[in-house]
Amino acid sequence: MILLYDLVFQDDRRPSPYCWRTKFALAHKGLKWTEEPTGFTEKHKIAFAGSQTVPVITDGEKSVKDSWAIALHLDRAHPGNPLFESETARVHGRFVANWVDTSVQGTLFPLIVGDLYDRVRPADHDYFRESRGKRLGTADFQGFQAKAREKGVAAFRAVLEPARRLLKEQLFLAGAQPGYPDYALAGAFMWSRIASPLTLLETDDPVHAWRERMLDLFGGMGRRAKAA
Ligand SMILES: N[C@@H](CCC(=O)N[C@@H](CS)C(=O)NCC(=O)O)C(=O)O
Repeated sequence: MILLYDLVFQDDRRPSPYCWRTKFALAHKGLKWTEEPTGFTEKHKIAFAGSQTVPVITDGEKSVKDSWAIALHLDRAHPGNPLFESETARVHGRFVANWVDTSVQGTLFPLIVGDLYDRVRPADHDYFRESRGKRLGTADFQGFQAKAREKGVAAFRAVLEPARRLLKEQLFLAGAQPGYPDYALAGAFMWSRIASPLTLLETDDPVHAWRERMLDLFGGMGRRAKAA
């Protein structure tokens, strides 16, 4: 049985974009898993894996940290329903994940940081304030978020343009069927959906229609998750 250490916020919300990549990857492969909710200040739970971040999984005797390493492990250990059918697919997945980590999530974070802070477990508030405060240079997260939203939503939509162009031509970033590139981008949207009521996309945006398809996948796994 696979156990996933998953970031937990108030009211059992599970916003981590990287953990969502892993959940989509597990579902894609048809693997079952259980989850261990892990708060920011519960690093002792993942210390055995030598990790400071989630996702971490245990798969039988083996522990794996980092969403990308987990994806590679899943294909190695469970060859059915591959995430990566070829070297080209693996490199495409890696490129899109890197783009999401930097451009997409980097643009999204300032837009939702106040809402994230409001939904962090009370026990993790100090940790979030210190760690993210250092990163942003302020602990006034609501003020920072309000300022960021003045121009940031348009900037976020602009960052999505390469995906938008592709999604005008095909149903998923991976092609006719969803794959790891889709899971990487969907993770960012799950993060926002679960942590913030902010409207990110216009309804006529091809990315909006794609996001609806992603929410429907695997029996509506994403849609069922507790949203903001
Ligand atoms: N490169 C890592 C990044 C994982 C990551 O940053 N996870 C965040 C949650 S979304 C985390 O655990 N943060 C812990 C912290 O900030 O202390 C991966 O792909 O798994």
